[in-house]
This record gives sequence, C-alpha cells and structure tokens, in this order.
Amino acid sequence: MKKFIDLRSDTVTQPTFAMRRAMAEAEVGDDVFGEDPTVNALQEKVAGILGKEAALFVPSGTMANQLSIRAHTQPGDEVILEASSHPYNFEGGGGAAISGVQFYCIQGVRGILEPSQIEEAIRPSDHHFPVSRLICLENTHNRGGGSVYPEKKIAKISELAKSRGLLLHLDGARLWNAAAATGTQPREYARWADSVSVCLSKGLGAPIGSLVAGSKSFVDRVHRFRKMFGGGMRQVGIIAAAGIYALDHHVGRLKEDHDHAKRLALGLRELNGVSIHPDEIETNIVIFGLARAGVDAPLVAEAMKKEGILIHPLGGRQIRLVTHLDISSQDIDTALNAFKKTLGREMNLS
Ligand code: TLP
Repeated sequence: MKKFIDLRSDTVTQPTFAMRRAMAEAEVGDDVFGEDPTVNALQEKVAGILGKEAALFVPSGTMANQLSIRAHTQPGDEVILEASSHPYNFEGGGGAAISGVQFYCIQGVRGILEPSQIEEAIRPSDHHFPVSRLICLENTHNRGGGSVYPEKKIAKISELAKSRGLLLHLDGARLWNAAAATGTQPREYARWADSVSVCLSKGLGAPIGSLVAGSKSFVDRVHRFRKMFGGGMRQVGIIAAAGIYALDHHVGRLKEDHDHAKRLALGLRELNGVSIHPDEIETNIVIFGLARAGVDAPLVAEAMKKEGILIHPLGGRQIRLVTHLDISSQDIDTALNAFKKTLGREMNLS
C-alpha cells in the first residue's frame, strides 16, 4: 500500500510498537465494575495532571463533550460557545438531540472569545428567555487554527461565569498542545473550569480515548450518563494502557509538531495565491486560504493526493494541515515541494 504523508488530522497516527507492547501487556479487568486497574490508573493520572478530584475514561472527545453538556444542563438551557467550536459544528447536533439544549454562538477571533462578548450573551433572568447555564471554551481551538486561549482570558471568563451562576466546560482535546506552546501547565488552564475534556487520540498518538475531569460529584453524574449512552466498556485497560504510554512518552515531543507547523506556514507564505500569517501559528494546526479566483480547495487536495500528500479542504477556499507524531521534518520538505508544484500548476503559474 502506498504510504501517504497524512496531514489531514493528528487523529491519523499509528500506535508505535512500544505503545502496542504496553497495550498487549496491560493488566485488565471489567471496567463497568470499576475493576480495570489500568483504567483506574489512567483516570487517577489524568485527574492529577488536571488538578481535578476525578476523571472518567470515555471512547471519544465527542462523547466527553456531550457527556459534560448533558451532566451540566437541563433541556431548554442555553449553552454559550464560539461559532466555529467543535460541539456546535462537528458533533452531529448532539447538544440538541441528547441534552435538549440550544446553543448561543458568538464569533471569536481565531476561535477566541472576549469575556465582554460572553457577558453580553448571558440572558437576563426573565421567564421569556432560556436559562444561560453553560459556557464551553476550546483550547486549543481547532477551527481557530490551533489557537491557544490565554490563561488570563479563561480566568476572566471563569470569574464571569461564577458571578452570573453559569458553569464552564473546557474542551481540551488539544490542551496538551496549548501547554506545550505556552509552558502553562494543563492544571493551570483546568483550574478555571468546572469540567475539562482531554483526548489521547490526537497529538498524543493513542488509538482511542478521552477523559472527562471535574469534581467527584460531577464525574459521578457523567458516569451515570456514560452508562446510559452505552459508553461503559469492559476490559478496556488495553486501550487505557496506550493512553498512559502516550502521557509518559509523547507529551514532551509536541513542540516538534509545532515547529513543523510553523515551517509549513513559512513555506506556504512564499507561494503565490496563498493567504497565511505564520505569526498566528501557535501549535500543530495550519489553516490557510486560497486567495486566487478559480482555485478550489478540493481540487488542490486531489492534486496533492497524487503527490502522496493528504490534506483537509475546509469548504472551497481553505485548507487545514495538522502535524503529528507520524510527520517527520523531511515530510514537511516533501509536502512544501508538492504544494509548490501543485499550487503553481493549479494557478497556471508554472
Ligand atoms: N476533531 C477532529 C474532527 O472531528 C474535526 C479533527 O480532525 O480535528 N474537540 C475538538 C477540539 C476536536 O478537534 C475534536 C476532534 C473533538 C473534540 C472530538 O474528538 P473525537 O474525534 O475523539 O470524537
């Protein structure tokens, strides 16, 4: 099978040999009975890293977010979030279908909201209005181009939430990348939120797995809903072992992915008809625009595939690239050369 350089997402990584060995050797038990020692160890480890009382292992980031929304809200409540956020756009309408909530979306700058924007969105206490119950933030912000939420901004939003009686959920699918980029530890971000979801299957390179963390009583409530949604798993220490391995071995290398993303952005900036600001690339996600009329992102993706590079078109005019564990420095050079060739051809420049 032809080996592609896959820049579509950091979810595409292959478990390493050492990770597979850790999985094969994992001690397991029935986790629905709470008897899987490896799952319990992972949950304790992540609760510790995030400075929360408890954490629960769940199959996906989507389930982690949806469980958090379900556990925090009542049907009819309103959830305030950014217009390009994951729970609003990419979770199959789960907020409405599973929790009966409605979303109040606000346009941010690269996914980042100002506390004043959120303040304006909070409904007055009046029976005409839905109850503003929950604020969801995303750090790093996927469609914001891997942008990092400044910790001070999260702190301000948290204080606002507390003062107005709202709860705060942090979608930290890529919180590890935020921490690697800034040196601000995951727990320093997490301390401002009532709940945090984190993923092991993105930059950390595990095949499956996310966790929801928060107070003991919140996690207990999430546990009940996990059962209800069919997310209780049995000898799942096999997967949790990959997560423990990833936390122990793959966090320290994330900066490498960020350097690769920056290099992609700097190289792309040199190409005609590409709209990109390399200064804005903070982590492992690069989103750039195609500024020339008639150049279409899906066609560019098709042409790049012929060069052995997989990329993710976002609609017709934008492309997303994500660096990760399986992308080497040489792959970045190869990808940039392919872009040069492809975009030159697409734009009739060569
Ligand atoms: N994001 C995926 C796709 O769903 C778009 C990707 O390739 O980036 N929160 C954030 C911020 C995410 O980026 C994702 C996945 C999730 C939650 C959901 O995680 P999974 O895929 O495990 O359900």
